[in-house]
Amino acid sequence: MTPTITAFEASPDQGQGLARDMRVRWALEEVGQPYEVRLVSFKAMKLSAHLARHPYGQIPTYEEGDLVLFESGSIIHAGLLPSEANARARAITWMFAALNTVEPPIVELEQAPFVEGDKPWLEERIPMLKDRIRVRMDQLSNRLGDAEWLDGDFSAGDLMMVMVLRRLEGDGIVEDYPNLAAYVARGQARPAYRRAYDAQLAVFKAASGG
Ligand SMILES: N[C@@H](CCC(=O)N[C@@H](CS)C(=O)NCC(=O)O)C(=O)O
Repeated sequence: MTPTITAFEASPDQGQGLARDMRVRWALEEVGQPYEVRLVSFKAMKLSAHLARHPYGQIPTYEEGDLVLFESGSIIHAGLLPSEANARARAITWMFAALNTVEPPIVELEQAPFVEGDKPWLEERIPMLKDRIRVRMDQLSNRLGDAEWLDGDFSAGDLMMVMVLRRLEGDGIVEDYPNLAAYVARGQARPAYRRAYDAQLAVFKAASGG
């Protein structure tokens, strides 16, 4: 059965490929699984039909027959994992690391101007938020070293980490870590990434008339 995912009808990221359906699209492309997309508006995301799929009224979701999933990590972890049990557990660990340890300070930096834009202390807080991210980048860079991927072959753990690091584009942080910058570039060079990116961009272009 062809699964259906949900994505923004009009993504606020202006076609940068950061909306989290990109993670799911990329994973599905990696495993060669065709999928359908249900586009949702911000308004529709908060209505009961979508809330039945996603209790927080967000994207992405994943439907396959009776199975309905939300949370990009949960959706992706259904595929793209090594078959050997220990390698599989380690790939899942890296997914959690991306989502629980690396992404939170990045999202905090991202959201600060929107939620604290009117606060007099925001200007002082931004360097502090960036320092917190740099701590994680130091650690991640040390662990990755000269390796191509985080643990052997490319896995869902790398997919998630690359997508999380991409959220720092324009902040001038990843660029200070040549091995991390190269790691992100390797992820983006994968044919499955390109297909997923182009598919998401096509939706944005259609919505913006471009
Ligand atoms: N932890 C969730 C986060 C989902 C999320 O933040 N989705 C954003 C788009 S990338 C969204 O739907 N934002 C609209 C909203 O929260 O109203 C996941 O990884 O799937």
